[in-house]
Amino acid sequence: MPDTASTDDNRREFLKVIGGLGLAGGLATGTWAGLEWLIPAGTADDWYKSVCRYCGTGCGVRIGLRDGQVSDVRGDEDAHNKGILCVKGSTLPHLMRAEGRLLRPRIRKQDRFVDASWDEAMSLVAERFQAAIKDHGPDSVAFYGSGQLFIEESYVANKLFKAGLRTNNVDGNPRLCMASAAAGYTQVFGKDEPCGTFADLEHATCFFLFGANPAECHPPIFERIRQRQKTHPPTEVIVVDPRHTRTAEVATLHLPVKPGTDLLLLNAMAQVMCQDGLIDNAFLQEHVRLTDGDKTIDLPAFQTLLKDYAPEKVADRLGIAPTTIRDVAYRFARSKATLSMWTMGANQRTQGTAINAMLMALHLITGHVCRPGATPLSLTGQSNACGGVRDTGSLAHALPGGRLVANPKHRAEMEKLWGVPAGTLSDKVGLDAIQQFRAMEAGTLKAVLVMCTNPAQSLPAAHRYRAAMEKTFLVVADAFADTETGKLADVLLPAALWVEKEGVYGQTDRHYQLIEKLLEPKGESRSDLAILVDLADRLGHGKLITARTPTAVWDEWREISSHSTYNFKGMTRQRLRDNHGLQWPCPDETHPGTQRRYVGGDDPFVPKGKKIYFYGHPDGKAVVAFRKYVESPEAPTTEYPLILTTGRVLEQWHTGTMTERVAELARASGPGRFEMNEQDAVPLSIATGDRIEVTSRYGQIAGVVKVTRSPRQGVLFAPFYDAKFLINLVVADHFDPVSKEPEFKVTAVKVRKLEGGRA
Ligand SMILES: Nc1nc2c(c(=O)[nH]1)N[C@H]1C(S)=C(S)[C@@H](COP(=O)(O)OP(=O)(O)OC[C@H]3O[C@@H](n4cnc5c(=O)[nH]c(N)nc54)[C@H](O)[C@@H]3O)O[C@H]1N2
Ligand SMILES: Nc1nc2c(c(=O)[nH]1)N[C@H]1C(S)=C(S)[C@@H](COP(=O)(O)OP(=O)(O)OC[C@H]3O[C@@H](n4cnc5c(=O)[nH]c(N)nc54)[C@H](O)[C@@H]3O)O[C@H]1N2
Ligand code: SF4
Ligand SMILES: [Mo]
Repeated sequence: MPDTASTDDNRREFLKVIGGLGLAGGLATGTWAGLEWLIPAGTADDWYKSVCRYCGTGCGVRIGLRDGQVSDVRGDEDAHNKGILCVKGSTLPHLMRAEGRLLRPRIRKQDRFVDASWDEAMSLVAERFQAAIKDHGPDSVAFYGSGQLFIEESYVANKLFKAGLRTNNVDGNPRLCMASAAAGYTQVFGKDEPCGTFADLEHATCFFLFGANPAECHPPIFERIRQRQKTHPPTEVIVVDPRHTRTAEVATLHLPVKPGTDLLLLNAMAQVMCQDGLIDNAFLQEHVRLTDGDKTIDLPAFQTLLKDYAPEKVADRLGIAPTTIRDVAYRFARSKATLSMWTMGANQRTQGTAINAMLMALHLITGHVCRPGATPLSLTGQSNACGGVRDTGSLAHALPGGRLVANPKHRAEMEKLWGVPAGTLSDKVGLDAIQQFRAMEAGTLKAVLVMCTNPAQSLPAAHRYRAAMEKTFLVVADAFADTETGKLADVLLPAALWVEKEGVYGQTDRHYQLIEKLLEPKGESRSDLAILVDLADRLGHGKLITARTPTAVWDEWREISSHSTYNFKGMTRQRLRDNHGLQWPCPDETHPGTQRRYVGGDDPFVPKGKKIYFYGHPDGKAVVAFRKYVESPEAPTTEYPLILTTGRVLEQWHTGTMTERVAELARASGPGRFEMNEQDAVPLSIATGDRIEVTSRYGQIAGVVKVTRSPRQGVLFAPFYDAKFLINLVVADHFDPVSKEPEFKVTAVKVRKLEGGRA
């Protein structure tokens, strides 16, 4: 149904695009005259409510259609982003018209691809999957999915592979992204997903931004922090990041820690808080269980374990002065309401789970949780990592609704709910992301479906895993042709993009929102759901996958969710159409949704009479465990004296397959390049524009360098969007032993200036 609400609105109201193309710093809203060209006036006949396809901020948008095309995309004033979009969201019309779409299936014949019909392509896929299962068993096939698929799509893939093909080899790119946060929440609260809400941004008096750069990666969130600073001075903004990012520019305190060392900071903060009596004893007594990582301990014992982390003892390794560490502990604890947000600087680490858990622990020992503005809120990366992958349990160790493969009771529950015979679900934890690619390398994974992700560019140690992909029968479903992974495929399946299909996204704060189909898929492309349903039929599992439309799948999953505390039964399709998203738990159709989890009167699972109850653990308490710091395996050495860290820039999305095609975005970001601290560059006679060669234990790459003060001394930064500057060729191959998330943020490297002039 067209939504006419915004048709007549004043255009300037929509110029809330954050992050100028190529402009330094996030600017305030309403100052975007230079960006007017992005938002052509009066080009739409009808307007529709929808959601941006890119990131986990999940901005509500209004889409203007004209002549069967997306002609305009504006921020939705009524959604949680309050009308604000970043440049990626506002250029979505350009993406939908971009060249280079994969328009029909292709099959590799010797060294080249030939066009094929859907029937030919899918017959071949089914044949190869069936042959692998017959000859080598169900664990010889795998699904490698994405936090950008719709919930309905991930749910069906998970069900087909786990309950149909009987393998738990279902994983995806959220393993590279949110796995440490999911593991952290589960250890601390007994359940995954944050307890807080975006609405807390308007209540916080101290923002603790840890390993996150929201000015470039979650711009509307950053804008809300800035508004809060303006309207409620003195709001603290503490930024922990080895680089002086655009986010750090607004910080009241920036801690440029050495990459890979900051569990030392969190432990030191805990030490100061305990020592100086900054903790909330009453909260601790009632709601928290302290452990040494194994057994329950009391506060003095916890304090004793932290004694090696006194600020003076960690300062050198961390690269931060003891007085500053004390200062940050005080500011965190003493503020009225502290809101932590963290992302990949915390998650993509060999101690990612420990860092997540310790960050949450700081909130629990100081009582900064379950109050407006006081909460540990992990920022989600992709548009649907939460709803699509974490909540549906589309991970190798998981089952839907917080259940685990390793738990026989959980398997039995899912077998009943899915109507399959007892014993159908394998008790073997499947292969997580990295292990899937190692199994391809070893030749034990014979056929793999890669959907909506580009691992040939996004995995670490890319030499190794790109070679591994050549050894398996690789099926790649992507909206665009010529991705790095597509080039390695045996079969390419063209996928419909964004509003060419329908489905639900679940974002950062348990917020579910509907995207309705507005366009026909380009060429012969199909929704990923249609591809999965077809595959199910061809593999003989049509009777299992009975729900075949987005709505039918949604209704099935809604019903199943009601048998867990991840309950969103009340979110009917109609309610999602009528609302700007709802937050679970939302058990029935009259329930307004839950803003703050574990809080009585808000969360329906909190027993009557309790103000706060952490029902994820049997004793109703959250767990704060002591976490020992372990040095990264990539700590600097004399041979590899610098640390390479990698990440994102505002205008580009991940591997660039979409945003590189939007000319304005590509122009603004320019090609990928290194950023180097001047104190490292000058002694090597390296200047901006020079070409340098960077070598790690995993590979070598040459690129242009920009000399800045942004990365701290000893740190080199590179983005990963540019396929021609494929930084993952040098990124190290280590992962967190608990979450299995790779450490993209720490690689020891050496640098050499290349002669031959400047670029
Ligand atoms: N523009 C844009 N926005 C995006 C995305 C995108 O591709 N482009 N992707 C989305 C996705 S999926 C994700 S996961 C998020 C990621 O969002 P962010 O995590 O905010 O982005 P990154 O640039 O990966 O990393 C954040 C910061 O971690 C810092 N860092 C590196 N090492 C360390 C360390 O040891 N300790 C600490 N404390 N910090 C460290 C880096 O310097 C960097 O500034 O962004 C989402 N939003
Ligand atoms: N060095 C380094 N590497 C990293 C990271 C880092 O910080 N540093 N971050 C990691 C993180 S957090 C993440 S999330 C990953 C992201 O890594 P990827 O998931 O590999 O990157 P994307 O570019 O998002 O890939 C999505 C693909 O899906 C396609 N696509 C878009 N829409 C659809 C659709 O509807 N259906 C289908 N079938 N295809 C579609 C796009 O064209 C694109 O090829 O990268 C990881 N890799
Ligand atoms: S912040 Fe994320 S969801 Fe919002 S417009 Fe930008 S990319 Fe889209
Ligand atoms: Mo991510």
